[in-house]
Amino acid sequence: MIKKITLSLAVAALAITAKAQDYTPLKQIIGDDFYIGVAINPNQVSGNEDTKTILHNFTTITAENAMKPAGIIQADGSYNFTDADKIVNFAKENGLKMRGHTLCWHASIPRNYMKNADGTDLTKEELYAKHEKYIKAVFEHFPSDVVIYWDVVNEALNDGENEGRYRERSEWYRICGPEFISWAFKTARKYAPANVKLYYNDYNLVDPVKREKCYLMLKELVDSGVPIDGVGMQAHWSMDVTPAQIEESINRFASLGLDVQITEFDLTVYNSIHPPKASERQIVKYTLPYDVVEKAQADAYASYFKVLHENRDKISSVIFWNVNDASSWLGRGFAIRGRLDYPLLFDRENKPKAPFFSIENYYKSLK
Ligand code: 9MR
Repeated sequence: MIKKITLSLAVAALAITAKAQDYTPLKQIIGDDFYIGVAINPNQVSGNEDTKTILHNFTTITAENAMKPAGIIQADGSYNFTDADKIVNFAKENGLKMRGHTLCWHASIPRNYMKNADGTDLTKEELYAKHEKYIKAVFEHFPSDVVIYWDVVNEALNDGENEGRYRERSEWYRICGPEFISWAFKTARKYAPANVKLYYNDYNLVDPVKREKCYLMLKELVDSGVPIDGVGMQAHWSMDVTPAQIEESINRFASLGLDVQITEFDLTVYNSIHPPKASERQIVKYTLPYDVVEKAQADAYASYFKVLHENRDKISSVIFWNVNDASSWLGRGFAIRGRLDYPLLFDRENKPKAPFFSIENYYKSLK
């Protein structure tokens, strides 16, 4: 009797697994092209449907938030690795590699981290000393056989044609000037185990203006011997991004001898995730029904994977920014409050969507 119950439970468990993951894993579809990954949060490693989707499809993960300075450094200045460790342990147990995200980012610094008790700014030297202690602790804490890539500096560049190269309003820039970028890479290299590779990471790098700013910055770093291994193109794209634009950026960065990674891939079904004017916000405020944009999104994703596949010798990882349309920062109604988006390959029930199958069809067409 007990045997029978156990058996039927096992069959039921199998049935659930088969229902949820009854399709070819993405990692199998893309083969050895590059690591294929996903950004996750600690609530996605507990064995739920998201966990199953992660394990079925991906070979690498990024902590969406848990390994940012604001995710680790506490208000009193102490470090808390609890959330980060949940993700790193999950990766270790399941043989997944990780990208660390991120060591220096103006938008992820605990309030007052860069200030004295009286509200004045720390000096550059004080800030460097404080953050060197943090970078050292990070590299001592995380296992280098799991976390093999790190974003050292995130989003230090301005977007616009009429703006300077660097984001001057960042606290990092304000206190240290642009030299904080080379300081960060040198400091990371001082403590990172030799196998760990170091990246600059930013968005909009397929835009010709920002691509050129980034290229010039990277060239100066490389030419002056700063230890940088690669560049992360975040890839929060909309469907007006063309494959040619993507290819041009990959080639331009790779021409410096740098590795390229697609680090935060998602594809909004709206025109832009950051509509510049209030008037445009009104236009895009409603939520599109997915069937209206499904085909266009599927075609766009396939055309992007064609470019990535054709340039796979320059690319070591392609990573989606979370698992499905429910867990995505865009799907949660971030860009326009209350407006849903459908940016990823899996729907709100973790079922593969049309873009998933269009990528599969593209790879099948190569055989
Ligand atoms: O998706 C992340 C969101 O949950 C966080 O609230 C936000 C602030 O830490 O960061 C988001 O991720 C960003 C990433 O760290 C850097 N590039 C842009 C991403 C989307 O905003």
